[in-house]
Amino acid sequence: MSAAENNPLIGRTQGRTRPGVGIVHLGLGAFFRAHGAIYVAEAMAADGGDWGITGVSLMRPNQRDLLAPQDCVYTALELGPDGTTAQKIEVIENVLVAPEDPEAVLAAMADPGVKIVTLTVTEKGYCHEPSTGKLNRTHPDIVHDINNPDAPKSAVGYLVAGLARRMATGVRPFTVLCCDNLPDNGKVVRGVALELAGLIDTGLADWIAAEVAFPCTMVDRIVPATKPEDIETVAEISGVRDNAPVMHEPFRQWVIEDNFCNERPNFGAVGAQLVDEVTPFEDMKLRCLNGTHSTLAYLGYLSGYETISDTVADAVFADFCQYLWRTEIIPTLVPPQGVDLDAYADELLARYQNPSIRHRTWQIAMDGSQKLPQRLLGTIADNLAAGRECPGLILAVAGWMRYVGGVDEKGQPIDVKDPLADRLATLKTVEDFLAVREVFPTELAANAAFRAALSSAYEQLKSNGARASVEAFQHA
Ligand code: CS2
Repeated sequence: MSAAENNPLIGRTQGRTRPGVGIVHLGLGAFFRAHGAIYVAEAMAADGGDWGITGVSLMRPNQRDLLAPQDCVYTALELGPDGTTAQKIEVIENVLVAPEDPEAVLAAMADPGVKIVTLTVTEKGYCHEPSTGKLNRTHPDIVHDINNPDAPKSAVGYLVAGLARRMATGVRPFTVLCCDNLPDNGKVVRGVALELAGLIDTGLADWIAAEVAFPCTMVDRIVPATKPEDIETVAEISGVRDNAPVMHEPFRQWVIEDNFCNERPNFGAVGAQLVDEVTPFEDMKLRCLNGTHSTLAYLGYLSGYETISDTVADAVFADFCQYLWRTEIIPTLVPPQGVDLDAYADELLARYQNPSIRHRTWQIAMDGSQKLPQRLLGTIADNLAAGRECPGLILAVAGWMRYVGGVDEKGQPIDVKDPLADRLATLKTVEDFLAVREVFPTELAANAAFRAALSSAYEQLKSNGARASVEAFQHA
């Protein structure tokens, strides 16, 4: 019998008063449970309030099936380079599975006690076109939601329907707090919500535009997907059997535009930064962290590395990251007030090197068509506009093209996960890729210097392989 099976199931702390629900969270995955939920739990412990969370899974029942038997309590295991700490998180009050009961989700969102709807639905969850930020009106879920506004499928459809109920009943709206890695994430969600609402009821769109706050945020914590062996590790460390633990690094950051149309927890008391302008923080994080994460994911996977820490344990890749930050990424950024970008980059490398975090290159490689614009292409466009070459970032884009081809350097199939996977697998040439308008903005795709550099990087990758290309590049 395993250690996990010998232990009692994790559950609520006896005698602890349970708060009312003040937050509905859409997209209950490991990231939110290891980031936002912990801030909320700590803010409540520090300063009170009814900020219990109703978690909503928009697609699958897995999280509910794991969490419900343990009363929605779970362990957050902090994996530092030198040790591990377990924290019991008791802030989720219940979990709903939207496709099973859309009405229950809308009732939760309409409840006047709910002041905030938070979201982590990943980049593709906003049903927008990544290169423009506009709603994709042909997305099947959006087509469905336009025709069935009271029983939606998409996250945006739920936001609009939940707000419609509040408008109809005269209840103050909730703040929509997007916690996904998108630039100007609040503005993107506001844009798609207004567009969808306008297609359903223009009066509703006007009310949302006037009354609802969509603050921008920057979220950061490395949280690999929970693996089966993690359950054993938690059992050994904490003495309880927890079927839904989350594993995370020590670092965390949450920068929030202080623009709420209803109440909020005292996030500032627990280290979140409430600011007027999130953009410099978001650009820094998306370009420095997520940009190199995706670079390491594609080029590292193609080089045969399973995780980010394995990839940067190879000095060729660690040096490549340093080069990218110093020469191709930081020059495009305006440092947020009080931030030293070189020190930020050094800290990032140390975070990647943490051997306790087994973050798979394959996991980060997912959904590249939705991630590339904000992680790599914007940085490339800024460099080109300033007359600077950026061959390293262009090599990363070529790495993505090679990866979505679906065959690795040993001739083995790659399990490519991407909403555009089928289409991408058929593309043969750089020209074919540049014509994918969802990914490459028109202006960048038409830039002759970019086209030439991308073609040569792609050819080089195909003939020499990823690791040699990264290595050769450094000696160039
Ligand atoms: C990663 C992010 O999966 C990915 O694409 O780049 O989830 C990354 O770990 C987080 O943004 C870190 O804050």
